[in-house]
Amino acid sequence: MSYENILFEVNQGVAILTFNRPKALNALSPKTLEEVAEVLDLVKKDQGVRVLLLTGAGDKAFIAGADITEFQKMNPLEARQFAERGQEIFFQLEQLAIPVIAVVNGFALGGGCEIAMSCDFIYASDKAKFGQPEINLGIIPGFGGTQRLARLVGRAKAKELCMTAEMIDAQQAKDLGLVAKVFPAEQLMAEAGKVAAALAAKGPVALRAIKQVIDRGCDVDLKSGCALEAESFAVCFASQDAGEGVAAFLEKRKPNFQGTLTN
Ligand code: CO8
Repeated sequence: MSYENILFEVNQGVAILTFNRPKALNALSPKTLEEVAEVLDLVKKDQGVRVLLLTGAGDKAFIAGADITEFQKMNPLEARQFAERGQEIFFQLEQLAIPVIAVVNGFALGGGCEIAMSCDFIYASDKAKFGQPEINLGIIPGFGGTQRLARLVGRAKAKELCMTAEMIDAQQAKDLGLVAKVFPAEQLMAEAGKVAAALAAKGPVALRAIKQVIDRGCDVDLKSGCALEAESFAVCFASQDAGEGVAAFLEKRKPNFQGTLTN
């Protein structure tokens, strides 16, 4: 499959989706979002894909936001539909069964910061910059940014970032808990690739359970979250992956996880 605004490749279980409009700093147009939706459908159906990485083409930007050139063509109803469609696609991304890492190689602004926050975690280059600058356009984040940012860094800091449009660097983003690790720019993709390869070799059933339990658990009270954990623990325990993991440990060999639920 070939796309206009993105690149997509899969190698040894690791898929890489690259936003590929470097001249527009990889800004997200409606067309780009639909291409992302197509790729997510492919990833959902392909059991050979174990990990997904998102990154930006060029050395300047991950994604500098929604495509501002599209805004003047939209009426408020169309703008609302665009925001809702983006939110829907970002939920699909967030709810993929496999780990998704945002590999942020430059500006992650507006919709770019929002899509990165919909990934399981963010690795950033030391040149990356994060922000929600929509206020400067007289609007607010529309792809879930107010909600995910507040959940990740706390309400007051999220309000400060959205109200001031302050751009923060990778280290500041790491200090806030937005970014998991920062790497020198030239090492970013290789380091992310190493982690992706390691995740691709882990048990898919348990990886999926970790995602679901942490994501769903964060939206409910502690007791309900722990109940979800116990249920998921039992599902993992009954899986072929668990049989394989325990047997491999006792036999002092590397496990070969297949992602099969039942023994
Ligand atoms: N949309 C469209 N084009 C963009 C965008 C963008 N978000 N960002 C940069 N570009 C274009 C520039 O217009 C420029 O194009 P050209 O060469 O044709 O003039 C090219 O990319 C390079 O950009 P600059 O020359 O501006 O590069 P600088 O290094 O000087 O500045 C910045 C880099 C600081 C990143 C600057 O480009 C900038 O401020 N960009 C806009 C950032 C922004 O405001 N992002 C938020 C957009 S709104 C949003 O994301 C809302 C999401 C929810 C939408 C809901 C539905 C309506």
